[in-house]
Amino acid sequence: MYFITILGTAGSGKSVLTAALADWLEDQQLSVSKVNLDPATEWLPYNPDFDVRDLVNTREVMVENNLGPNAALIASVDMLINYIDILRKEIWSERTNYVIIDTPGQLELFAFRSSGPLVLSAVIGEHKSVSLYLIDSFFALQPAAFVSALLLSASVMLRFNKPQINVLSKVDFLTEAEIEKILQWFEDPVELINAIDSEPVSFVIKDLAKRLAETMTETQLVLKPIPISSKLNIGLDNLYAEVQRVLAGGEDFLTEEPSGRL
Ligand SMILES: Nc1nc2c(ncn2[C@@H]2O[C@H](COP(=O)(O)OP(=O)(O)OP(=O)(O)O)[C@@H](O)[C@H]2O)c(=O)[nH]1
Ligand SMILES: [Mg+2]
Repeated sequence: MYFITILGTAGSGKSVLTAALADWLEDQQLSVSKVNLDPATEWLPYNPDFDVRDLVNTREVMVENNLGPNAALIASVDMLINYIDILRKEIWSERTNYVIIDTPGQLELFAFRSSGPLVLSAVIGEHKSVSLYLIDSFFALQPAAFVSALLLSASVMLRFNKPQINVLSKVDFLTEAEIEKILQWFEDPVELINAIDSEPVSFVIKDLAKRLAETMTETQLVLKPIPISSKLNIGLDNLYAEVQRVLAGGEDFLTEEPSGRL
């Protein structure tokens, strides 16, 4: 069983990718279970095989404890810690090739408090896993905003401490030329630096963005994103290849026996 965790800021396309990637993997004759780890979601574009809302529902937590939406989500994720044994038992009993975990929309409440990483690492256990970090195409066109998105990705990777792949989501909103330009920033960081330089922002912001861009591209800390569209099923084959590369060192999963545990 391999675990794929889908992370990203609110509305970046996590749930729709969970559905699209699961369908894509199933088309390749691989078995998949879909886990909804978002206790606050009202609607999902897929039928979860395991849904934390059966254990904790943020709307109920909000009403029962007179909490606002953010405090209720924090309390809900904290409460999930009490259900770790059930979560592990139910999810691990599926014994599918892949488990895709859809995470809460409010990334900052999930990633930057202690309970989110604790719950996720308990659910994954010793299984091999990879995180997909979604960067909305909307934030990718302006170079300084893109650097800020990459920085957030790096920050999230530090929190969850798992191998992470950057994914440029919703590329159906971009032209071919725009996608090429973004990818080129990784091939030749000087182009990214030049693009930052031509932005109408203050010298201080430019300097900061350029230094961060240099550090991230030089250290390869943040990897080149894989462009995808869950809506149009673009790039899912490339994404799978990258997942394979990270999880199985490039060998196809089908060469391994599916099992409940590694
Ligand atoms: N055009 C386009 N829209 C997309 C794509 N993926 C997601 N969306 C849209 O983006 C919006 C958010 O998608 P979700 O999958 O719900 O995003 P999310 O990250 O799960 O959102 P939260 O859980 O609420 O944070 C929805 O309106 C989707 O239909 C895509 O590839 N292309
Ligand atoms: Mg969602």
